[in-house]
Amino acid sequence: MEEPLVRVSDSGSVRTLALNRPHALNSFTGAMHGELRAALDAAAGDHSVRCVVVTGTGRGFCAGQDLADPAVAPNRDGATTDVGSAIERYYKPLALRIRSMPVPVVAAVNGVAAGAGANFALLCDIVVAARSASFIQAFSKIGLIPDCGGTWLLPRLVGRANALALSMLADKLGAEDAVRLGLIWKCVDDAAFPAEVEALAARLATMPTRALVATRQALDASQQLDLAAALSLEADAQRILGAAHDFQEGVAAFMAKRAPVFGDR
Ligand code: T3D
Repeated sequence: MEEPLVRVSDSGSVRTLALNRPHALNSFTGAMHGELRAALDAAAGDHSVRCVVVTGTGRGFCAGQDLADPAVAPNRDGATTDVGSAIERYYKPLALRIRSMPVPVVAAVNGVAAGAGANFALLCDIVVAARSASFIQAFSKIGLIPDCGGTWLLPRLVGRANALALSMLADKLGAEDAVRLGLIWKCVDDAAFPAEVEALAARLATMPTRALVATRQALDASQQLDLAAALSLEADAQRILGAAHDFQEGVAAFMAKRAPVFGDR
C-alpha cells in the first residue's frame, strides 16, 4: 500500500496530522495539499476530535512549496507560471481552513519550517518547536513575497521591523530566537518535545473547545476593530458562551471543587 502524504492518527480526542514527504522535507505538492485539506475537513467534522496537532515526519516540519512539483513549479523552459493561481487554489484555502477550525490547532514544529511551511505553522493557534527547529521566510531567495498568510501574520506577531528583516533577509531563525521575538509560543529540548506536545494537546482537548475557538475568533477580529467595537464583540461572544453547557459546567465544577467535564464544540 502507498504511504499517505499526510499520516493521520488519534490519541484520545487529539488528532495528529503529520506531513509525510520526509525525503523533500515535507514540502507541499498539489497531492499533499489535497490530503491535508481532506484530513483537516474530516477533523473539523468529527465531534470526537477536540484538538488537532500538525507536525512533520523525518527531520523537517515543512519546506514550503515543493519547487519541483510540475503542478506549480516554474517551467524549466523559461515560460512563466501563474504562481498566483497556486496561491488561490492551495494556500489561501489552507490558511482560511486552519484559522476556521472548530478546535484548537497546535503546530508541533519538529524541524525546519521554510516558506509557506513556516507560515502554515504560524497560522496555528499555539506553536511549539523543538529546540533544534528553525523558521525561514525563504521567499525572497526565490523572488517572491511571504505567502500563506505571512504578510498578515508577521507584522502582527513580531512587529514591522522584525517582519521586514525576516522577510527581506530570509535568514534562518532558530527556535529560541523565534520565542524571543514572539513569533512562536515556546521551544523545548528535542528529547522532551514529543511528550511536551502530547501533554499540551491532551490538555487543550479537555478544555472548553467552543470558548477556545471563540477566543481565536475574537482576537483575530479585534485587529480590525476599535475598542468600543471589540468590547461589543466580547459581549456578543459571552452572551452565546454564557448560555452554553460549558459555562454552566465550569462554574458548577468550580463551586463543587471538582474537575470540569466540558463537552461543547
Ligand atoms: O511556487 C508556488 O506555487 C508559490 C508558492 C510559494 C510558497 C513557498 O513556500 S515559496 C518557498 C519554497 N521553499 C523554499 O524556498 C525552501 C527551499 N528549501 C531550502 O531552502 C532548504 O531545503 C532548507 C533551508 C529548508 C533546509 O536545508 P537543508 O540543508 O537542511 O536540507 P536540503 O539538503 O536543502 O534539503 C533536503 C532535501 O529536501 C533535498 O533533496 P535531496 O537533494 O536530498 O534529494 C532538497 O532538494 C529537498 N527540498 C527541500 N526543500 C524543498 C525540497 N525539494 C523541493 N522543494 C522544496 N521546497
